Amino acid sequence: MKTDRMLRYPSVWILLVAAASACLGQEPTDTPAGTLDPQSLFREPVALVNAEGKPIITRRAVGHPVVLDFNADGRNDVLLGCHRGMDTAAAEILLLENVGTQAEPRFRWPTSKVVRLQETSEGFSVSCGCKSGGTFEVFPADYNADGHFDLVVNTFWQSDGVRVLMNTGKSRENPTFVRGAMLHKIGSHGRGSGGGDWDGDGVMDFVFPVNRYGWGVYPGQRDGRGGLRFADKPSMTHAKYRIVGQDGWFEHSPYAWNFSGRCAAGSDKIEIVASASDPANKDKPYSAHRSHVEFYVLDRSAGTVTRTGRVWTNDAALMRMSIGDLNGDGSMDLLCTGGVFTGGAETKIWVLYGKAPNIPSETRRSGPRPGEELKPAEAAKKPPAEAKELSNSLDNRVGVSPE
Ligand SMILES: [Ca+2]
Ligand SMILES: [Ca+2]
Ligand SMILES: [Ca+2]
Repeated sequence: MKTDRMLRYPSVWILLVAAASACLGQEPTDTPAGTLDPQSLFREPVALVNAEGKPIITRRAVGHPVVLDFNADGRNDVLLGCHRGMDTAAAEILLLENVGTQAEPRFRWPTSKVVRLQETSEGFSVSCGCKSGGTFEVFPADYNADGHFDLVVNTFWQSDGVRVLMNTGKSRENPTFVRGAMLHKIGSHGRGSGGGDWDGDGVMDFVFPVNRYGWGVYPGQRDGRGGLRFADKPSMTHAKYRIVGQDGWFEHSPYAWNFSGRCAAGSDKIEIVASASDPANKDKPYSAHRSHVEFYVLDRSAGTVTRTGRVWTNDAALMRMSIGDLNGDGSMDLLCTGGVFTGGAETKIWVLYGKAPNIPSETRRSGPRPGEELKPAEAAKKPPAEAKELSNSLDNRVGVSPE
């Protein structure tokens, strides 16, 4: 059962699964980072490097990197949802395999590993009229609890929406996927997706764009077999809160976590990182746009979201980000990349390693221990049927609207 359990849990989700509210090394005070300099929570950004130690320049527009141990070898890898180039609406999911160590990752690049849809060699379209603009965000979750991670993808623009790609379970080395349930149809120009634990129950939640300008938090639900699903309706939407300290709302990729380690369990206060476009971008061509990682504190009792400060400025337009413990040290890290129209240094993938341990030790897992065997999942024998069944059962989620 040990190996079976291990297979069920892609590492990024495991790391995120349990209690964001637990604090390591200091007593919870329910005074989150509002009085802290947000920059003090993370180390200086470093670019992901290839096997030779050289920074990886993807030359792919508007990437979205996420951490998971794709091949279950105990070293975290990175999946990158992105365009196939800098001037195309075709998108793909690339696997950057970690060929270094868990603590000091290096990645195979250029990579030949592309996540495929079984039924077609065509990839995905993220067209929004402007070929380089749409984003393709990817979130691993074992949606049907069969021991193989599936992918929740958000194509962001009107071309599709938020959909589950079901892992056929036929190969752990070169997994293939079939289209599963559409969780949420996006009308036009949605916001970016996000995640983290928004309600402090220890289960990862998902943030869907619910319309052009807003989003809702869909609570994560465990099914008892290790799978992770998301609720049919948002438990919280942007409309419930007043933002303090800037105009508008979060722009993209909001992620909740107890980054400072100061949030008490069950606290009304939640810390959030999100990406935002530099206000000065307005009069500049997209290729010259910059993006920020902003830090916020959400206060349920006050009904506010307060912008606390800036974590980092990236010289890339349309930056997308996620959180995960890339180096496995028990501290949540922040990954991001971006860039449109030019494929230079702005398409590097950056990681800002977290400083303080803020992931409870009992929830830290990596891949298999030496000598453990990978057990094929039972459900791998009939994946298309499962995908169909799931699709049918979730079709009524399409068109869900904010509360
Ligand atoms: Ca790995
Ligand atoms: Ca949660
Ligand atoms: Ca870390």
